This record gives sequence, structure tokens and C-alpha cells, in this order.
Amino acid sequence: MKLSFVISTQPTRFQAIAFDPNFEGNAAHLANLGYDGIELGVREPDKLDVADLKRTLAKYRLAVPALGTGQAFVEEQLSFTDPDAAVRERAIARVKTHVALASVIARSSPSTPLPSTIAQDSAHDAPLVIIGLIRGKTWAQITRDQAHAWMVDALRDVARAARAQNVRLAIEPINRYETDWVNDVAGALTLIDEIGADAERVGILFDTFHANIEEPRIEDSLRACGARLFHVHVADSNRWYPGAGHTNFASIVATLREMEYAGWVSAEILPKPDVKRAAEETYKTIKPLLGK
Ligand code: LER
Ligand code: MN
Repeated sequence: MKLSFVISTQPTRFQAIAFDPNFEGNAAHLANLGYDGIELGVREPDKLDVADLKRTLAKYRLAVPALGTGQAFVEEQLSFTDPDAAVRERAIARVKTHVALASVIARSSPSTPLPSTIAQDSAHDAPLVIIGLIRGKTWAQITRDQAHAWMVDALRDVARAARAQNVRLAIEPINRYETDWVNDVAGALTLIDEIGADAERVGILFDTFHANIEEPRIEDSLRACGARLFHVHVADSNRWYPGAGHTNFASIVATLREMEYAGWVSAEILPKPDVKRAAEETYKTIKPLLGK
């Protein structure tokens, strides 16, 4: 298992993600601590200086395991279920730019070369685009069934684009205070079945913060993901760094090990007391559990 830390590439209202204009400073700090990668929260991929980003990632030998898309919802209200068709189309088009960016970054990533035994079009280890808040919510003026149908259609469309570029999608169950559906692993598994994409293309991002609110037993819900578990976000029960609350990370990582999960564990946490300290404390608590 590898360890990464979520950083936003621009200022955001989403609190559990650090933005520091000194991206290179953050990268240097994370690399010095021993992190393997940076997960990026990107609102508008087309506005990123990709060459500069790739230069920094290569300099510090950091991979990008996943791209977050939620800021397009938080900052611009783009979603797959908006009653306005033009907004839905913009949301789909936006996530396709995330897919394209994930593919470009992965190809240049120095620390995640594809093993030679794995064909270039294999989904194994392919970069992830996260589908969280961007999937949208229900609305008073449209039926829940209609919103659900739009969400499923959008996901099928984006999954096709992901397949063409060897990118995977990770559906993130998000707690009830942030969205009014797909709050738990059971809901995400049902949705994935409905999308009908190949098993290796669409899976689950399991976030321990949301799970602490929604899942009866975190370990059982992790096991329920099985091979659909594509990615893990760690945050403690208060969304501070692991170790600052009462979530049992030793038991969580032991369960991941038991499941032979070989993916990434990514800290998506409040930048408290500050980004650097949050990254240091996370590393201290999580890295020894992950082993090599
Ligand atoms: C994003 O990964 C997340 O966990 C959500 O809380 C976004 O609001
Ligand atoms: Mn998350």
C-alpha cells in the first residue's frame, strides 16, 4: 500500500483539503517525509499548467494516484443531476477533462511505471478519477427516479471515456450531511451494478470519515467492497489527521491487508493545525501500519 496526501490545485471552499499557493513547497515537504504521492483536487483541469505540474512531480518523484472532481460542484454547482440540461452537460464534459488529465499525468508519473507484465490497456493500477459530489443530489422540482436516471446515464458516458483512456472511476459514498444519496458502501455497490461497467473500471473510494458516520462497522463495510475497493481516504473521526480522533486505523489497515488491498491510502483531512503538521502526524500514524 502506498501513501498520499490530498492537495488542491487552487483555493477552495472545501475545508478538508489543503491549498497552499506554494505547491512545490508542499510537494517537497511530502516527499521529504516519505510520501509516495499527491492526490490532486482539481476544479478545472484545462486551466492547469500541466507541464509545470509534471515537472514538480518528477522532481520530487511523486505519483498522482487520483484526481478529485468535487470542487466543480462545490464552487460551480456542476452536477450530473441538475434540472438544467446545459449544466448536466457541462458537468459531464468537465469530468471528461479530469479523465484526460489523469491519463496524461499517469503516463508521465515516475514512480508508477506499469509493470511490464501488465498490458498498457489493462485497468490494473490505472489512475483514478473520483466521483463524489459531482454526481449530484435530488431536487424538489424533479423526481428522484429522473435524477437517478440522469446520474446513471452520465456515469455510463464518463465510464466509456475512462475506458478509452485507461482511467478508472471511483464512486465515493459521502455522508448524509453532504449529499442525500449514495451515502454508504451498499448504495455505491448497487449503483455500480446499475452502471454495468467492467468490474475493473468502476469501483469504490472508501473514506473513513464518511464511513464513521454511515457504516455500522467500518471493517465489515470494507470487506463488502471486495475487489471493488479502488481507493481509500483516511481522516480521523473529527476529520483531523489520523491519530487526532477515535477511529481505529490499526484495525482498518489490518482489514485492508487481509483483503490484500494493494492500492493507495490517501489523507484527505482538515489542514489543522496547519498543512505541514497534518502531513507529519498522518505519516507518523499511518506509515508504520502500511509497511513497505
Ligand atoms: C471528497 O473526497 C469528500 O470526501 C467529500 O467530503 C467531498 O465533499
Ligand atoms: Mn473523501
